Amino acid sequence: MLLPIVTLDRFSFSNFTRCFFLLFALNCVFSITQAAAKQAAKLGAKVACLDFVKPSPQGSTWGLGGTCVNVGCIPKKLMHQAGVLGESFSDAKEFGWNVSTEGHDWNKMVTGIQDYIGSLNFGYRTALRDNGVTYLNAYGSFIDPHTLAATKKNGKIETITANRFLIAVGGRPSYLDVPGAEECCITSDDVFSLPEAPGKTLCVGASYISLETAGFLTALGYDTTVAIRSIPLRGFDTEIADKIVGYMERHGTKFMRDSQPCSFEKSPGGKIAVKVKNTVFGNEFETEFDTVILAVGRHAATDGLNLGAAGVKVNPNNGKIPCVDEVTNVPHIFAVGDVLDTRQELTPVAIKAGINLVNRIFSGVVIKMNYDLVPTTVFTPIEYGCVGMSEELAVETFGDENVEIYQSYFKPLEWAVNHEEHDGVSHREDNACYAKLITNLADDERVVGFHYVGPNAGEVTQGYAVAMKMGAKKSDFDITVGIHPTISEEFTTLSITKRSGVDATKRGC
Ligand code: NA7
Repeated sequence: MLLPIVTLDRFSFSNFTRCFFLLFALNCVFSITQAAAKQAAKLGAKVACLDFVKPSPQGSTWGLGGTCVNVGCIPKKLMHQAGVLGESFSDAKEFGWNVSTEGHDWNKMVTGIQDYIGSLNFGYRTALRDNGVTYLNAYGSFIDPHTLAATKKNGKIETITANRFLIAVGGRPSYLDVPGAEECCITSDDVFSLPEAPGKTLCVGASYISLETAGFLTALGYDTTVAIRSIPLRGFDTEIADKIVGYMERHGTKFMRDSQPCSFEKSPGGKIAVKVKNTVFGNEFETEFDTVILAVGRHAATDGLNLGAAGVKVNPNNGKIPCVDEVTNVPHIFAVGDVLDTRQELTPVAIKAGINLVNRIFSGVVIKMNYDLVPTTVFTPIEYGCVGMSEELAVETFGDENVEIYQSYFKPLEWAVNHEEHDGVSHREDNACYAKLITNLADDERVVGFHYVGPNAGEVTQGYAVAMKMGAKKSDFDITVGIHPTISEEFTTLSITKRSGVDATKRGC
């Protein structure tokens, strides 16, 4: 049902100029629309930006900036950093520091992170204003191909018409369709602002959100379990996914394999009873947690947009919008970000796509977004950076006989003096880090896959992504002089191939 429509005088949106551009983020990827909005305004467009956060089922809500800033990359990396710092205490002791800690203060961490996010929210707002972009904290929904109803928090609705629209509404975490899920569980929308420490926690799902969350919670000292129903990190290199899980397991995270939660129930004491089904044997068992975090996928937030009224087609299987070069089936309506069908769900991808799109529309500079060789990093306790193909995909694409894999296991110099053990596992294990380059023998050993497991994975990976974008071959890596002593230099000296069967672990330095 459409609510009554009120047009506010404040916005004289009735006689638009040719270049009016309306972007709406609707709570998810505002940093993306913000980047595109500012660029469009710089190029002379008259721009408005809508952003509205629908509270999570647990009531969490947040400010301007979208998922990445408020409930994604930023708080995630900061909590990961809190875990990394905790793990560094034992390194510090080995380097002569007298370190004593009284444990971790969850509330202090959350307050610090939320304060920082608050400053980002403020910065976004002023940046929009400084660039002449009209910001509306309202939920947009199409009335016709050129008109939106913008519903504010107080229920007031105004209509806005525009020549062009950019949809960047992103996605929201999905809930399991089982009894008690919405009442008992939280998601990544809630965890970064939890006022109380989570306690004994179950993370459901085995993709990067679940593993990253389980990783930092374990590092902060919480008893944490991951429920995996099939394989970890689907879509990533399988060998590396297993290495990450193995490392996490050795460092305290528990894994419940072949496990599918089938109901949740809160006890009067506040504990959550979870009924779990073993997906292989079919038996059910019950276990109890203080907090259950669902990370079982995200769905595109297109439901309330009334895209049908604008004639925009969506993929009925996932609610995402099929596009060609970010243009929907309606030529004046565009989409970028997680809402795009079959594209990577990564904020920097969407930002670049948005800026390229705006440049194409308003300045005629034709640079299309290239979605190939996009680097990414998973911030699990041992981090993972990758560019290009997994080993499986390379073999499937080029054939086993054409794929050469160079590999090396190693330990960073920074870890060399730490041999402290917990439960029989060295805090800084030998050979926990891993470098793997995948080349295509049929193309003069062009590097088609880069994989690195170890500290500072994002920093190590980024520059190699430039090399791969430029078409680097193994010989280019080989003629590059490494920086000594670093982790990254490992990629300039790789010589052991997987097919040789030679041991790629290191002994000594
Ligand atoms: P993903 O990458 O979609 O992964 C979802 C994970 O949750 C994956 O391990 C799934 O296992 C698992 N899953 C899905 N449904 C269930 C049910 N019903 N029960 C148990 N486990 C389940 O999602 P994330 O939440 O990590 O979000 C990351 C997204 O954000 C991702 O798409 C990025 O590109 C951006 P499966 O492998 O299907 O057996």
